[in-house]
Amino acid sequence: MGFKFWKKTGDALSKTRAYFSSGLDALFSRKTKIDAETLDDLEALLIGADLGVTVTRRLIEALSASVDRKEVSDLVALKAKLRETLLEILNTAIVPSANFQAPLVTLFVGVNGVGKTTSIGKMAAQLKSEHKTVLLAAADTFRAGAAKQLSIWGERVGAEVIQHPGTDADPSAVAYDAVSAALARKVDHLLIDTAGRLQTKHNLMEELKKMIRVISKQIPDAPHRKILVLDATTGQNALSQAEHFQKATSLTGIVLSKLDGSGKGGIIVPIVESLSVPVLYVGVGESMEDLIPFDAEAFVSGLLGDEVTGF
Ligand SMILES: Nc1nc2c(ncn2[C@@H]2O[C@H](COP(=O)(O)OP(=O)(O)OP(=O)(O)O)[C@@H](O)[C@H]2O)c(=O)[nH]1
Ligand SMILES: [Mg+2]
Repeated sequence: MGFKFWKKTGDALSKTRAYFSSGLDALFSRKTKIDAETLDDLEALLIGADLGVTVTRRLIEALSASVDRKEVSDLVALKAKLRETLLEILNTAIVPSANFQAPLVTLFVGVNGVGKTTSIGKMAAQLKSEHKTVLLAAADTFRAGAAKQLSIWGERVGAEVIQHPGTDADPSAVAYDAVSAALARKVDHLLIDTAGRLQTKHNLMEELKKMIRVISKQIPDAPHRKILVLDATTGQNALSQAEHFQKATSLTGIVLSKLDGSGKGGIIVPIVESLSVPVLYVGVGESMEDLIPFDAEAFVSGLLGDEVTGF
């Protein structure tokens, strides 16, 4: 990963880092030796950084065992052990193989306002810059203005948008037409936008399941990617959202948006840990280039406030 990726991830994590690494520094300015109290304080710090109870316990147990074995006795060694354990968690999620025949169909899901439509716009821009052909589908037919918002992105990046008029259109019918169009036009990518809210959460999940069934009637292994967009500023709430969507759609990846505005970036770790689904991208702003591939090393360095060398 180049410097730009690190810098953007690092900048986006500034709030999370301000809390976490300054907390670590404060902890070590009070003492030089690692003892039970240090680990208790660290535990509180990890919970406060939104790493969640399960992950925090795993980190503290790993650290405590290393302290007992006398492998860890100072801040540098402690950070190294934290880094190693965090990377272990973040790297266990399996990235699905990219073995597919075009069009690659990607379904974006997530509750309202998390950044689905914006992430689609950013991803479309990125794909276009790689000279790929892209089609967008406005299958959020619930919120008035949703299709218009996607159309604006379509115009901006030069991608056609499949939509049905009116707010009572059937989202699965839009998805079906979009897949037909993607096949007929032989595009490389079809990105499907969905609603974040229907009358009830139950309806939303049922609608997503139906959409997936309808899409797979035309391309058996589609949608190839089912990406959940989560808003980093919501912290622990993101975890329960992820569990709900995972049940309904068996996700293949996560986009964590709004990392730029969040002090809760640590939430990535328990989400990956509990779902075993990889984070593919992070959103670090509202403009076209603000979607960057997730890089676990850069993320952990950003979290721990490490200096990065070698660029
Ligand atoms: N700062 C920041 N803002 C973002 C990011 N991603 C999205 N946003 C903003 O978040 C707001 C909601 O984004 P949308 O893309 O409309 O969210 P959505 O999930 O499609 O929302 P619904 O269609 O209502 O379900 C917009 O104002 C976006 O500009 C990000 O990474 N950083
Ligand atoms: Mg939207």
